[in-house]
Amino acid sequence: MYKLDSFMAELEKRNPAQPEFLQAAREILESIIDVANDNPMYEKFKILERITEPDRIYSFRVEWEDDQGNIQVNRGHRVQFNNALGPYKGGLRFHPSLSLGTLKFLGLEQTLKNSLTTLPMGGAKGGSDFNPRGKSDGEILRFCRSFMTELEKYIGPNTDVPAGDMGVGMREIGYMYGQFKRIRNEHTGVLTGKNLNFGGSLIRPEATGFGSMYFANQMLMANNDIFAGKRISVSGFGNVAWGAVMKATELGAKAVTISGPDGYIYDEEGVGTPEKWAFMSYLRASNNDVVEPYAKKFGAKFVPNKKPWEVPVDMAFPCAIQNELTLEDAKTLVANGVKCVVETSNMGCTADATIYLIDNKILFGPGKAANAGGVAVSGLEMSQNAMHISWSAEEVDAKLHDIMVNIHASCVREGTQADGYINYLKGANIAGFKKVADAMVLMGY
Ligand code: 2IT
Repeated sequence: MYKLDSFMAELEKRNPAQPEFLQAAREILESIIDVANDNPMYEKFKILERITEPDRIYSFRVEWEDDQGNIQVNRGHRVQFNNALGPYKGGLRFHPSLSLGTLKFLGLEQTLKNSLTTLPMGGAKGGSDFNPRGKSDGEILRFCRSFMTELEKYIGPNTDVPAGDMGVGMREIGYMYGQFKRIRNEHTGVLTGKNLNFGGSLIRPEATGFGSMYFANQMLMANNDIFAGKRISVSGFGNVAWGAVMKATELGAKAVTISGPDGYIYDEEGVGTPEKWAFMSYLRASNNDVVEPYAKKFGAKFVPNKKPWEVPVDMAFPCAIQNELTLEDAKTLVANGVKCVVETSNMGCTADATIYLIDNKILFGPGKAANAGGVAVSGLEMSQNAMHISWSAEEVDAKLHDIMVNIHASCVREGTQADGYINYLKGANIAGFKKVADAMVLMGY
């Protein structure tokens, strides 16, 4: 019999100073421990021990030349977490605070998330402590080249297929793809999130945000409610927030906030107009990472150094980074009458915030289910590359929608409680876990 406390104590001993990894692991284990004990094959095959230990981790030095001619040194990693279901798949994050513990949490989450999509993808994550903020285009190019010169040794279209994450968008993917092609003389689907000109998929940039809204829409319908007319808050102002706001607006909701590292924008008119988003793209491209200029331009309110969770809304969508919504924020949201909180960033809520929301019977969409649309369309990009074809936006969007509806159904199947409350967190963890665990059993040790 697996016991949660002793298993976690051992995991903590083996992974000291990796709080985010331990947080993600505990959240999963709390959900699945009974399921794991129901099937004696899981313990016999040491599935919990194996699923919480990455297959392998590559760490490497990345040196590049800045615009002043100085050599800079960063650190790169690729955590190949689990490939029971398919080639390793997951994004690359460039962020100054990035540590191996963060990447291990993201790799573990990615393993169950990719399982939920039903597409044949294992889980991985990678990145660097390189800070893209304020860097020139030439510096980004030289860093990406150098990073790929090392990463190239460990990846391939049937081995490991990286993509973007925070700090890595279409431009960075293009530069890395160019270097891979230069070294290997191969034009294959080794990265996703590529430009459309050379194998990228339509809808990929918007997919995470779109998928999250499709998922939220299903959540409301399953609870006899409707999406149209809802007031929502969104954090962040990158690709993910952009897709979320666009789709929410299209489905008849009104998004009233976005945020950046400098604070948040409160726009009672709604942030989802093409003109406003063109301005946000311009702000992002200017590489300053601030949202304040939006307030002056569009007559909205700017609240410095705060997150948008104090604004009363029906639904809240953290779209920026892990642990961005705390227990205090959750209490404020609940006091203000929130119905639904949907993690669109990975592990957007702290552990105590998540527990508080579920205890209060708020509809809680966990990141590994709600934000799976991004990697799902990456999986569709791999399919298109393997077949040397490209699908129309309508085809990709329809497949994305189906995938999100199916993920929702899996959560309902595994997470519906006796009192009728759907515990999406538990449902997502159980459904994602079972498929990986069964595959591992079937393949032996
Ligand atoms: O967190 C995620 O799911 C991503 N960053 C997307 C990964 C991918 O391979 O598209």
